[in-house]
This record gives sequence, structure tokens and C-alpha cells, in this order.
Amino acid sequence: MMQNTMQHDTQPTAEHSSAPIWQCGRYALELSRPYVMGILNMTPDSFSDGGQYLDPQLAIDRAHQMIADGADIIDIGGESTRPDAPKVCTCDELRRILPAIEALLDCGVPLSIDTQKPYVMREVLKLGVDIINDVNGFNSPVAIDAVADSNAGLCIMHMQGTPQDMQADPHYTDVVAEVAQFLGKQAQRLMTAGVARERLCLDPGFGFGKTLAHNQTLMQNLSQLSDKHALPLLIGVSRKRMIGTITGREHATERVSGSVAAALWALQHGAHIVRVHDVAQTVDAIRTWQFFESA
Ligand code: 8Y7
Repeated sequence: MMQNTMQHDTQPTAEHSSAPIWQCGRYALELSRPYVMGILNMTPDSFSDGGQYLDPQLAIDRAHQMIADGADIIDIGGESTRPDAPKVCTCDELRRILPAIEALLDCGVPLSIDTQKPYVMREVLKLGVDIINDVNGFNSPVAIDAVADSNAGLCIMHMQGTPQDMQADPHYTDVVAEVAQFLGKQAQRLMTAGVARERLCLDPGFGFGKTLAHNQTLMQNLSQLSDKHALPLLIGVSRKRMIGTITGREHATERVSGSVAAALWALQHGAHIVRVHDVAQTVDAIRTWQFFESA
């Protein structure tokens, strides 16, 4: 969407030709401009918009709205990663997301599925989704097996611990080095299993087993992560606790401005893709910033 309205995208420059490509199923995303991934939660208990989109038709409408607002990718999730969220069984997770996948498969932008379950990965890949977004970073041979033979884009996210215990007492000697090392190791494991490098994207996993100070250090060293591995970088800070702590906003829906500011900072410091709830606000901010950036 944004591509059509941003003039300088039609005039390739040297900078553009060196932009990373992210191969995602039916799409090859040229990351020469910021990309926005819109979040479609199909869980009854998400902290930020839980339960709003449990009705499949409401969720599908919401996805179309995000695309109209400029979303470049839609990320569909059927399992909450909230620390106290109940585990969802495979069949419930599939039941939640399948109607949306079927309705949105030809929506014109890549479809990403946020899941940690290898069985779910296999099933949605059979349907033709473009991206698997695993908050576990494909940290099991079964998960690697489930995605290796496809042509889907893979987002490798770092998490310390499990969603149930990750925020209990996160510890690092050097958070940037340790996150970078994990991401590099997982990228290597996937490539050893036959995954093309172009299919990979990295994510430091803000808030996943990290204190506010860890999140701050990671944010301030984003370019180290992307430069070190020369892979695309996706980040998700939208409406998260860290934004609430910084701004003093208890309610997730009051964290929009803080989230937009964090997304802009990240895009200016090494991130290629931002995963957000508030697509319209984020896209407006990016367009305004890009207008002044362009020659
Ligand atoms: C992230 C994510 C969540 C993130 C990626 C939330 C599924 C919590 N956060 N995936 N998922 N990166 N790649 O606040 O930061 O949306 S769930």
C-alpha cells in the first residue's frame, strides 16, 4: 500500500539495491522502506485487544481495515503468549485461525501465522500461508522439520524461558551478545536443514524474558543485531508493558503514541519491519518521517 503512495520508491537508488530481500512464500519483500506488520489476535485473552476479534468475521473485517490503513503483512495468532495465559491445544488454535486464513489468503499481502506449534505450522503451510512467526525461534528439531521444506519466510524470535516463567527473573551477562548469538545459531540450524538464507528474519523479542533495562539496551543496539547477521530485523513493541512503564499508561489502548514513537526509533536504528496493533497511526508516522527524509 505504502509503496504506491511514496514517490521515491519508484526511483531505485544504490541504497535500494543493497536492501535485504525477505522471501516469504508467494512474495519477495524488498525491504528498501519500512514495512508494517498488522497484528490480528484471534485469542480470547490477549492483553492488548483480547477477545475483540474472536468472531471470525470481525477479525477478517479488521484485517481488511489494517490493509486499507497500509499494513504490508498480516500476522494471525491463535495462542496468547501472555505469562498467565492458559495453554491452547492444537485443535483449538487451528479452529480459531483457519477461517481467517481461508478468508484472507488472497487479500493481497503476505499472511503470517504466529504459532509455536510444529503441527500448526505444517497445517497452515499446506494452506499456503507466507510466513511462520515463531516466538520460540524454531528452537526444536520438530519445528525446523515442519518449516524446512516450504518456501515460507521465517521469523526467528528470541525468548529467555517460557511464556509462563520468562518475566520471573530474566538474567544476562551481555543481553545483546546473547540474543545475537541465539538468533545466529537458529539461523544456522535452519540453513543446515535446507532453508534458504533469504527466507530468514530476526527478532530480539522485546519483553520475552527481558527487563525494561534489557529492552532498552537491545533497542539501543538494534543495528548490531542486523549488521552482525546481515539479515532483516523485525521488532514488536506495540502496546507492550515496557511502553506502559515508560509512559505510565496502565491500559494497553493508551499506549499508542508511545508505541508509535518506539516503532519510529527502531526503524531509524536498524529495524526493517515493525509488528503493530495500530496500523493507521504507525503508517501516518512513518509517511511523515519518510517525507522529510526523502530528497
Ligand atoms: C512479538 C511476537 C508477540 C514480538 C514477534 C504482543 C507473537 C505479544 N510479540 N512476534 N508475538 N515479535 N515476531 O505483545 O515482539 O504482541 S505476542
